[in-house]
Amino acid sequence: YQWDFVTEEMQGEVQYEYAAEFARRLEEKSDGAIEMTVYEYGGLGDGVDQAEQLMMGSTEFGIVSPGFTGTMVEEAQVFALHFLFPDDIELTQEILNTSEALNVHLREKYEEWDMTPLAYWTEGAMQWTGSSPLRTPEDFDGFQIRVQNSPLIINSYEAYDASPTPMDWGELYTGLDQGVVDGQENPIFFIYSAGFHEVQDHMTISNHNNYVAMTVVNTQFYNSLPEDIQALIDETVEEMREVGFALQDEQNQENLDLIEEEGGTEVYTLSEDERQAFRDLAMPIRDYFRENNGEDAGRILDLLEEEIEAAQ
Ligand code: 6CS
Repeated sequence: YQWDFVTEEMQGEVQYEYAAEFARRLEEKSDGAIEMTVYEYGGLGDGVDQAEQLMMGSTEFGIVSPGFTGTMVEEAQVFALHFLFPDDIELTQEILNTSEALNVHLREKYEEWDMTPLAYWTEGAMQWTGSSPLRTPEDFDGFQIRVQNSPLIINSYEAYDASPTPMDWGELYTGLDQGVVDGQENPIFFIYSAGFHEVQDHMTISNHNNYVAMTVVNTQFYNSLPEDIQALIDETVEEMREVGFALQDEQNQENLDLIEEEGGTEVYTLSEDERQAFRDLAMPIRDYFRENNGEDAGRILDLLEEEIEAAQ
């Protein structure tokens, strides 16, 4: 077997290192019968191109951010909702591992597009960076924030009166540097490794959302495989849950230290009261999602909210 595994990040970054380790394990388990080529971001196009190639089956495996399937799988935009998952990242990962809403119902929605999410995993809590301080919803008034191409991410920022601008991350460093956009959201490891801190004066520890990535396989391809090979893939997906968690944990911690050491970016942590002001504006977006994001949006969000409540 010769398979391609596409990621949205560069060597050394969480997604790429996850995919490289995934490939190594699968090659070993199969005694070399499986060979995988792992691609960095850009090797096969931008984030949306990559999701489309997976859908078509021209690549077999990929790490996909739901933000890049925002115009395809409507219900997957559930991940755009701010303040949905617990602040405790381990608990969030546990919910991602076990949620029926995600692993059964949302998976079915993706499979309608020939993408099977084998695992959902966190790349860390998301933070804001800006050319100006971001502490209150008023600070977002007219603020041009770069977002992934997902309508509900756009709605979420419009609730703060911001001007969200979809852009692929390959253009983001230059976009921030030249003032095409004023700021962006990402986990800390990525803010540092993509160098966004170099062109942003402010970073706000907001933990307003969780960056969820999915390990995806093309559905028809997966279903066509012999059962023993499917079992090797499933086993590897299970093993990788811990590895992925550790990768993001280490890089998020290390890179926060590096941003602080390098200086030049003022790091501000929102208080719970300050977060509440954003949460109040974000909550109505959940009803918007229920009404506008496909026939199963309500069912998926209701169940996910119950699961989150039970986990806490
Ligand atoms: O902001 C983005 O679009 C990128 N962020 C991360 C954490 N991974 C890849 C993604 O494309």
